[in-house]
Amino acid sequence: MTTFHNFIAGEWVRAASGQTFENRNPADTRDLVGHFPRSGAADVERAVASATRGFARWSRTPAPARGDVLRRVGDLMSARKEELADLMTREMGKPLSETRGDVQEGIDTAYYAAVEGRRLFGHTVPSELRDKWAMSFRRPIGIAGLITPFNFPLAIPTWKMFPALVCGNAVIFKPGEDVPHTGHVLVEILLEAGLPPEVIQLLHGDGEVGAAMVAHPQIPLISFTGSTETGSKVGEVCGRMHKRLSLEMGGKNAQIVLDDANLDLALDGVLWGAFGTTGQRCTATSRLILQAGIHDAFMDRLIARAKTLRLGDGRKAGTDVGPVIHEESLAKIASYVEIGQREGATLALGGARATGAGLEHGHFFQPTILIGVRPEMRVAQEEIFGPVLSVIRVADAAEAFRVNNGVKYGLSSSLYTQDVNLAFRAMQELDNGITYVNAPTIGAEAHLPFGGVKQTGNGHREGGWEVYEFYSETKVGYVDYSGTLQRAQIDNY
Ligand code: UN1
Repeated sequence: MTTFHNFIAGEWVRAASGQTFENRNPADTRDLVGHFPRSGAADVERAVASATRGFARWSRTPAPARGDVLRRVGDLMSARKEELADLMTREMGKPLSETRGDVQEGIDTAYYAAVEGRRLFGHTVPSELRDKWAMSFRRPIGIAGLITPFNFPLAIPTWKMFPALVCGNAVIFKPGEDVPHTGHVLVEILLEAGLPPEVIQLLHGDGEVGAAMVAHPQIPLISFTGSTETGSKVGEVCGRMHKRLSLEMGGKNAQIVLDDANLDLALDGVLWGAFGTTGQRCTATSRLILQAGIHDAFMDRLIARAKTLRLGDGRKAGTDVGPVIHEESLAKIASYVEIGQREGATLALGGARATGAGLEHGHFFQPTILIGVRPEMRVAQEEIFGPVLSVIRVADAAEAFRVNNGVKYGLSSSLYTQDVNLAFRAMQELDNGITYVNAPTIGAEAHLPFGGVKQTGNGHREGGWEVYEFYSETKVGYVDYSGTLQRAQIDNY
């Protein structure tokens, strides 16, 4: 039996309380991945002391040298891609083809970060005055507290951690309690790549240790990905303490298919968007908005195709859809199917826990489609985070856009049409952080900003270049080489 530890002050250690929790394979709960420490406030205290020392050293390391560590991280992840994918599927469930993608997103993020170590641009601009230099540049902030979810066990931590490190911050990392093993291996890789030990601290556990991080006065920056409900609590504390906070939360993403769309393409798109990762992406397609002219024909084809999806252990060849993460998640998904039907939707496919050969020891839920959904129903408004697709019929593009925008979330949206004018209108009018044209709601690329509007986030982005703004403080320097007191323009007018 394997027992894992926290990583604090350069050592692998138990939680101060001595308590542990189990992590099991969601495709077969008889398979115990390991025991992990259940950390709390005392562990955060030790981690902060260590990270403070780590920060003092790392923040003075030249940024290109910091980037070099990330390049080696990318190399190591590439070399171990298959092994990482396998251990991730074992503890999280999505098929190997998807966990390979998760690793690749981490690799891409590492190489992007490595290069960013040579840029981290500021601006040099003309001064209002003669013989005066004016410029902005970036400084590291301090200790970054990173709290990540289960659905992208590697990619999401790398989105936060790599830019945080390249910008010169020290990190305290709490991986999702359902995916601690991936978090453990990621930290091992960082150390092997030459990251000085006290720059990274790993704390396992649940909301208790997360809350202690959020409330710790010496952690000035928190990045959290998870539910909107937990995000609100995190936001309250960070607001009170004036912390820098990035929130990445729920979604209720829609794929719109108009009458003129390439239906084969739209069909492939919705199957991948709705049932890939068993619907457990923030970007998952959970609403399908169909124009009336193609509604019935499209639904017939969609149901026929969705029936052929093979549920199973993601480590077995031929599996299309893996389990959901845990028992509570099964119950939540089932309750939404019931709510939808009570509200007047019709169950067109699935709707129940999947049993049968090879599924009896895991958390499997059938790919589920609800039709006749109205935009105001709870199944069209609330995030379900499972393989459930709510189908809404609309008359035209204008109604489709209204329905898309009529939810409290705003992560991604997708429009299938051949009409270039509508495509551009959609990019302008859909209230989302990301709009795809003729592609599903999932598939964001590592070098573009990722995030959403409204209740999905709090205005920050992950990935791309914008995240480097988040993990660094902008400072301005003026150098007056005129040899006289030059008052600023406002005092000269
Ligand atoms: C998430 O949905 O939680 O765009 C992250 C995508 C992936 C990342 C998704 N690149 O689907």
